[in-house]
Amino acid sequence: MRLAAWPPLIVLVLASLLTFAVSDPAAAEDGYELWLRYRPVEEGAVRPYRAAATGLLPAGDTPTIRAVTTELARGLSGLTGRAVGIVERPGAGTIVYGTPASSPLIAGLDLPLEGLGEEGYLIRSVRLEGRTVTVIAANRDIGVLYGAFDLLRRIQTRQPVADLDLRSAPAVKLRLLNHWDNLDRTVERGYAGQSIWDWHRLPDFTPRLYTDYARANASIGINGAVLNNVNTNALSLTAPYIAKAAALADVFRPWGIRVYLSVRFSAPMEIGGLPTADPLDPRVREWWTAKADEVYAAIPDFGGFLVKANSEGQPGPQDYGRSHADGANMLAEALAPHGGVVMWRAFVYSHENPEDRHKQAGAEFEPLDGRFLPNVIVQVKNGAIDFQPREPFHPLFGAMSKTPLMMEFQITKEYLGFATHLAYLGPLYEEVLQSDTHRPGRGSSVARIVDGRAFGHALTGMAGVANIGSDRNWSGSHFDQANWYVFGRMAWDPEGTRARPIAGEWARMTFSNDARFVEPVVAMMMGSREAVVDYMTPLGLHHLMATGHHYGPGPWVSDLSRPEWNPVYYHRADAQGIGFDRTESGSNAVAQYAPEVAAGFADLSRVDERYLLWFHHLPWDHRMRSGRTLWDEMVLTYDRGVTTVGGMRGTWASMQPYVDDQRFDEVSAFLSIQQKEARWWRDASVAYFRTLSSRPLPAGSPEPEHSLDHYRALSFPEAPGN
Ligand code: BDP
Repeated sequence: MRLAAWPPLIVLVLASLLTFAVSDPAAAEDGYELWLRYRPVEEGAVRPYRAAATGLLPAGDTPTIRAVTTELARGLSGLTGRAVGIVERPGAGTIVYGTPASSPLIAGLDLPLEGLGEEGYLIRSVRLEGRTVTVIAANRDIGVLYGAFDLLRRIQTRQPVADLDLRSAPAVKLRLLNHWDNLDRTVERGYAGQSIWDWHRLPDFTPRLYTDYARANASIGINGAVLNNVNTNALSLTAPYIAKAAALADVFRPWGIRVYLSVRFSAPMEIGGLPTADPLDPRVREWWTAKADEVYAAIPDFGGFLVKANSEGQPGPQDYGRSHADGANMLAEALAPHGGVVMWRAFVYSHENPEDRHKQAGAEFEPLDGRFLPNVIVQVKNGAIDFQPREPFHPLFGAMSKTPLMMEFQITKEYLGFATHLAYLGPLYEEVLQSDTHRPGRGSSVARIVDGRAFGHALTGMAGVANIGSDRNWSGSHFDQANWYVFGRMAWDPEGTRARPIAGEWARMTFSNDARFVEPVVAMMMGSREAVVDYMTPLGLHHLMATGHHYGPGPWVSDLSRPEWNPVYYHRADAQGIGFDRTESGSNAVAQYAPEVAAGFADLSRVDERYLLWFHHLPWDHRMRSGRTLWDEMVLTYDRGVTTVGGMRGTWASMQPYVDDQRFDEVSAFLSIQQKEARWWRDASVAYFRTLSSRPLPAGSPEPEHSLDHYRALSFPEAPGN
């Protein structure tokens, strides 16, 4: 087919691609392309891919199908080093894609599309008019797009693409990023620059960046974005901001990304002029109904509202003596006629409540089970405290059988060293999702609660607090892109997805397919989060970070107004011992779990020592399974964390031959920051805890570099994300 007959966009894309079809490992890369780099397959391996991707035969001409065509042309041309464009008839190696509704060709193949739902897809090698072609088929266009990204990923990771017969459909319905982005472009807990939403220049200016954002998300199956911070500003619901959100929704739509907004419960007062926001007041209810109508008039496929209410000073229904269910249901009624959902967060705790913070969300929400309208889903953080480097799964998972619960993970690393520390979060997500809640019975993993199978819910979801900002590499560091990536891949199939293969896939696409690169780097990634746990919060310790910004250690902090804001509240260390007794003799938070799970945590002879001090207060000389005392083990675990980071630096240093200079240097620099800060965490923590334990450091363990006073005096008033 003549080039001139191709849609101009494709010609443009191809032209730009072919200019750098030859890859040069030394050439600078800034990370903007993420895992969608599409660099040429090695000469020795490219033949089968060329044979399987000779031309494109789209069916239908919707914006999504056009996006598929652009993506396949770009990806396949880049990967095979040959221009792959639209053809008019199927030939050997043509890729045929569309829905049965849009294509008689695909309808004629009579493919088993039932059970794939609206977003699933099927990829098959079939004979068509005597030629072998690859078909990507789905019930809806968006499924075709997901299938196209799957096919590209197979080539990017050098898997075979002949004789394909595969199908995939998401196990979870809402797969969302939560942006904690403010209207002034600051990002709460953001470490990647400013917000990418340039509210001031919206709606008229929608840079290419927004399309690339949607495209990257679609490539990993993410299908929605909550644009604004949960600590929200009522202005987001005014007409000018609705128009801005609508402009983003227009850009995102072809990529299957719906827009959602965080809403402020008191908005009817702040922007609606009402004297109250009481959810049972008819004026308030009317206001929300009208507001929902207004939003849907501008954004017909708007997803719904996310709400943080009566938590950390946010307004909510309890301000009027009403319950969380009253508040959520009022919003749900306003959204229901339009098909919208309410995601009501369970992250609540109160300083007036002397109860263990661990127990407060459960106490608040469990009694409301069954009282929420069907379009309400309760959004629960992975653990009961707050996105710590390691937390046991949140006891609400499994405890509310009549209410759909969605998972909230943090992708941004508020508590894991910001963007500078390399910590791959796949193992954290996997550990939580694979935990057995024993509800309704054995084998009910958190993943099965989240995907709805445990209790038979159709409304399901998984949210990740985004780590995206205006930095050229999106996430603030190259390796933090992997956390965005793995979040999306796990949200597609929480039960079946594992962290290790996803790390491999990401490393191949983002850097190199060379086994000498992939193996050590995957091993480094897989151990990286554990290293952070070791040097920050070993053996179940938690929330020991410095005040406010959470940058660096602050285990000594005891002067904050709310008891549960102080690290000393969590570690409870004194001359006798350390740890939070959450067994029957203490707060009894273990009782919030199913009896089997509770026993596993409460019984000292059974508890996984990685959770030891989360659930137990123990004497410094408590005998660990290693035979060492608790004190010695704790110090040695801190040490191990620091040592691991040293090893990571070494690993990375030997990766230079496989990585472009720019990214190599940036990762190296961050690893050296991480090593310095790991040492700081370890030294400061050991210097502090030894004043309580009054025990010597175990043999071979180095003296902290500075005095405790030195660490206590450090201050970082301008640390980011606060
Ligand atoms: C904590 C963050 C805070 C958030 C809060 C939340 O420190 O910035 O507003 O969670 O999730 O982790 O609402």
